[in-house]
Amino acid sequence: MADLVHILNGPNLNLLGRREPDTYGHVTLADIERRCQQAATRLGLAIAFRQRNGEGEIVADIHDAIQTGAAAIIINAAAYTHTSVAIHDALRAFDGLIIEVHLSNIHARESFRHKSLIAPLADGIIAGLGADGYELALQALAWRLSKDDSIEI
Ligand code: CA2
Repeated sequence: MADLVHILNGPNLNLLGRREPDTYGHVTLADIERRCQQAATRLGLAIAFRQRNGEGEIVADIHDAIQTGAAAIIINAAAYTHTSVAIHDALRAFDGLIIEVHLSNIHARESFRHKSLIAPLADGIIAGLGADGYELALQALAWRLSKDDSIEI
């Protein structure tokens, strides 16, 4: 069975493509979901793609990833990246791989965006590569998960 990857998106990312194109480009979240679905099919992964504006809803999605036995979570928690102990704690309970993704380079922006409460739990972090970051995260996971499945001699 294909490894399941939950792709979780935080508040306001539903506005992508309609506001702040200088920072986030013209791509919409629906475009990103379509690209992720195509990449996942190519890579032999299954995905569950979600966007939530509420912190508790993202926590519930992480619980869902745990309950469904997901192999990995790709998370762009948006503003909650920098503030949410609840999302940090929920991710601590997840045993699979975690990749943190940001469209923009958070380290080249305001200082309040430089701190991530997710980063200490992440197996990898991609920031500043726009929508490509999601696809690159899926590629990295396919590679890592195929190595985990391989028989060591
Ligand atoms: O660069 C990223 O992906 C961010 O996670 C995006 C968040 C921001 O708070 C993080 O610091 C970095 C913001 C997402 C909101 O996106 C909007 C898109 C269009 C219009 C308004 C907000």
